[in-house]
Amino acid sequence: MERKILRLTWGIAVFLCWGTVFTGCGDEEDTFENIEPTPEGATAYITKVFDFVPAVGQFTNSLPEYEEGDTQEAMNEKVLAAIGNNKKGMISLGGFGGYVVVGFDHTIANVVGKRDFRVLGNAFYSADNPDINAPEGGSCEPGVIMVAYDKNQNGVPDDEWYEIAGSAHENPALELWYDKAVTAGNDVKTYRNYEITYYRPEKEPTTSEEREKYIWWEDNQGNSGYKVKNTFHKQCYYPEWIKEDKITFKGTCLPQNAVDESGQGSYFVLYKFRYGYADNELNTKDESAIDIDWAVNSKGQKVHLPGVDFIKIYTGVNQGNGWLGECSTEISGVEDLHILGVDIDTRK
Ligand SMILES: [Ca+2]
Ligand SMILES: [Ca+2]
Ligand SMILES: [Ca+2]
Repeated sequence: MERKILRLTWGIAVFLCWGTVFTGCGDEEDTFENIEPTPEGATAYITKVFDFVPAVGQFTNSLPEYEEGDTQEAMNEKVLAAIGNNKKGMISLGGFGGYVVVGFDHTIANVVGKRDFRVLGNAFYSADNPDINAPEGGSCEPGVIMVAYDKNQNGVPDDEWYEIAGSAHENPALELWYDKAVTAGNDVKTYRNYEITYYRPEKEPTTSEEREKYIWWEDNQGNSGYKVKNTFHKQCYYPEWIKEDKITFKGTCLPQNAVDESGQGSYFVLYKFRYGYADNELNTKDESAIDIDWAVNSKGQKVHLPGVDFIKIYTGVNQGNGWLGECSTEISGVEDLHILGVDIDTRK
């Protein structure tokens, strides 16, 4: 009997050792060679747009403007004309999941201990929040940022993507407005592997009743409903160059950060996440800048990339805010902080 137990213990020990070896092997897929120094004359800004698929939203088909007959390639070119090469125009990604994929004329280096790039948005703080003790917020519409290194050096984003783990990826309860959002009845969880599908509307609404039941959506958490059309923006809210009658977006869904501070639907404050997202913090503040070392793989494990060639940004919150419309990430550019000589330490 004792011998049997001993043998079993050995078995477990060997099994555990194997486990350790396997974990060790698992890290190897995430190692990369060092990159060349940034070439002379490289530009700090977006030089390529690979893809642009906004979700349903009040600025979809207008930022940038869709014109009849425009193809995906034509829309990508319009996005490049708006936000590439330091033009600082504006595009909108619509509701949750809508995305853009951009590239550069060099690899943005991952400098140890420093933030490496910044995604420019149009976030701002409220001037008249009725709650004078509230944390910073206003129009903070976080976009989740993904990065890829052109490992096979073919110039196209067919490599593994890694997500920048922003503050609510780590722990939503640490956001300064968390209790406020709970009180307001918001969904305050972070969902990895979230999926949402939007269905093309059969026609554009003409009555307020039809506007309330404009575009049907459902997610993989058992939620569904209608995206509403408002009276301010008359164009179709479903991306018109997409041929399919439904679109599914996948990603990490962040806690709903908007609270109606008036209590009457007239003053929505979209609160700021602490760090790590696009269109969430003022472009002039350090917390709008990103350290590539915040990247994690699909299992949520930290990876170390030598630099990034491609950046994908998608709207990270699924929330409608009355007359203000849905939470939608806007983008006006990306900046390589090292080329610009901007020196910002990473977070402690
Ligand atoms: Ca860095
Ligand atoms: Ca590639
Ligand atoms: Ca915005």
